[in-house]
Amino acid sequence: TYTPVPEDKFSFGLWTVQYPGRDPFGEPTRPAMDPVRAVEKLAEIGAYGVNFHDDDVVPFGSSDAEREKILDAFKKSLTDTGMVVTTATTNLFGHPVFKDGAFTSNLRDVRRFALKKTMRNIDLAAELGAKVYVAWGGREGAESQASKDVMVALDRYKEAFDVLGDYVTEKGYDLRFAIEPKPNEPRGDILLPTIGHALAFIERLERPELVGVNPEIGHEEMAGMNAAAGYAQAMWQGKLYHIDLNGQNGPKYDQDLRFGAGNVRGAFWIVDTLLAGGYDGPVHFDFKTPRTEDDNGVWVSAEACMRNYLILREKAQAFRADPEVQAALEASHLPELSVPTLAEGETWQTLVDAADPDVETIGARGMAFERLDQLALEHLYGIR
Ligand code: GLT
Ligand code: MN
Ligand code: MN
Ligand code: MN
Repeated sequence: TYTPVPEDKFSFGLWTVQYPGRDPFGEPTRPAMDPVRAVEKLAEIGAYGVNFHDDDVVPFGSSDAEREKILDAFKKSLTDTGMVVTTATTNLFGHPVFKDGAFTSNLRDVRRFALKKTMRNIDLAAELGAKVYVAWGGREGAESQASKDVMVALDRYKEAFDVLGDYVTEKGYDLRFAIEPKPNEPRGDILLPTIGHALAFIERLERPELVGVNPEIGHEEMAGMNAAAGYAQAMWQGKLYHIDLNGQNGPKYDQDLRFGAGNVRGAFWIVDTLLAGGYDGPVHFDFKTPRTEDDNGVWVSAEACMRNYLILREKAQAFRADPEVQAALEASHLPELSVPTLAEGETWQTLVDAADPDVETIGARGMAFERLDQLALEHLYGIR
């Protein structure tokens, strides 16, 4: 029984199930989906919460009266279903005005509009109880080098987060930002392309404590990164504010497969890493159902994200609990990695004065990692 319960904190972006199957080469294959239906169906399949872009709920350019009417229906669907708004974000990529980016557009009017659009949706996010505000800068980038002065663009990017940090602080909102890195697509190259770039950038902000990361598995793998290792570093730095789980098959276009598809082994280590690091935020899925599927396929795919997480969680727990694995970890000297290199009271001088270890003997000794990894694979393959 891999049935989701609220304690699992499974959440979905509304845009995931709303995705109608448009791609660069073809028209949508599924009809538009009302946000109310998305909320209701997600609740029905066992999700706990939702995340949304402003425009997922209220179409861009709606009048104030239309907006209010749509929001009333949306809020009612949340109350009726008990769905939690864990997270919200801004669509700063869909409208042509954002074709050269939003916070880092060369056009100052666009940058100012992007901040205003973001602040407006932050108000709604705070009202609905969201604790995390995602910032995916999909259009913050360029196709050609001279068209974007990267150092100056980073000044503007910092300025945007500094203004938004002032905004939530002065409004008294309990909201933190999570930057979502991506190497490319839809721009040729995107600013803050990986977890590491984003973490380094955050330290230059005026209120770094308000900003963390929202790494997407597929985006890291597009860049050839080990996503689980990136998640681990983000947790080590206290910056894993949110996660986008999905599936990807190596460095190619952004596949956004359902979680657990694509790099299955990578997915296993992601779950293991989240459990080990004590991640307790929303377990959020950001996938796109392939355009070959109809509406039924959308819900099959959404349910499978949660089911695959629960399956992999069980496998990761079984792996860690297996006495043979514990012996293998011991044989691979994992416990020794936890011992500080210098003992209490020692300094660099101690090491200068220390006798050398028997490097030939140590060098000849195997680390037994293959045995350990094979045990992991056998748990994943389902024979242990
Ligand atoms: C968009 C993108 C995702 C981001 C979303 C947040 S929207 O679908 O491809 O990776 O997480 O803006
Ligand atoms: Mn993606
Ligand atoms: Mn995406
Ligand atoms: Mn994402």
